[in-house]
Amino acid sequence: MRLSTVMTRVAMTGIASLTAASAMAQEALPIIGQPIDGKLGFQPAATKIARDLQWLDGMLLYIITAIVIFVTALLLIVIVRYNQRANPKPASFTHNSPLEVAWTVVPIVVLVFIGAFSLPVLFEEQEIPVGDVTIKATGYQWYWGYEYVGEDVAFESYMIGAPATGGDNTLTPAVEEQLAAAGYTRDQWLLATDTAVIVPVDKTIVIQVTGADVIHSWKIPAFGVMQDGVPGRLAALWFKAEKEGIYFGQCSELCGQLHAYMPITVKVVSQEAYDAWLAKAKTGDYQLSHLVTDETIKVAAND
Ligand SMILES: [Cu+2]
Repeated sequence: MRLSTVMTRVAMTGIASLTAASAMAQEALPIIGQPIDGKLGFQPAATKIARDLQWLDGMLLYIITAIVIFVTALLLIVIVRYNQRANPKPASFTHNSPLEVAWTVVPIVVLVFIGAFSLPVLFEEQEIPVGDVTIKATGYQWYWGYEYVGEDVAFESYMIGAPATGGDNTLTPAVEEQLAAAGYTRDQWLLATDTAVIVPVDKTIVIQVTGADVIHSWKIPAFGVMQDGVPGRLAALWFKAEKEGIYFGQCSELCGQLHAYMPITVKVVSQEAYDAWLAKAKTGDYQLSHLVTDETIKVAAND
């Protein structure tokens, strides 16, 4: 990474620490999409696609459970009734046409049934609409770069506490300070980034995903989206977040040594907050992205 970028980042971190008090206004934006200790299951769905995916997962669980119970029961019957002791003289016939037709047709019916529900969700995901906001996300070893297409806004996004932001991937007091300055706690360690992708709520967001060096993957579980970023290709995903809040994701394609340290932070804000942030970002002030709250919009408007 460029030395100048590192120096800028270190400087920005210092400034961020000084403005820690104002960052406390962060609390206005709830943290929704993050893993929680000791919990199982999905993060709360924040898009229709995520809801559909989670419903599909639940529906499949019923089908799988029924199949597992059925097959296990058949195995148990065979073990109990047809072992050498219980059935010393085995039947010698082969083939049973009705049964063979049944074990071919029944799985086909099951698959067609599943397909009838999964294909519409797949098409919904993969047919990329025209976005209200289009953002190009580029995966680098090991951080993300974002360009707001047509808006002349571009910035990089590093994990707080990664080597590039003055850490060594351990939660030292200094890193904890950086987290606090950006409005996070140690619970967001390994998830929070120094800059965030800011998007308006209830708007169609298209993310074009690519990789600059190796294959990365842009994923936000609460949105139900994940797309590999392949060097030389431009793939796309889309989402329409229904709830304002902070959502976290991670690079989900093994991309090298620091793969675990290139998380993704998305902040879904009101259109008003987005517009205010975008205006600021155009002046190069995207670093203030963690200050996007009603409170900070007022401050920004008065600047
Ligand atoms: Cu990666």
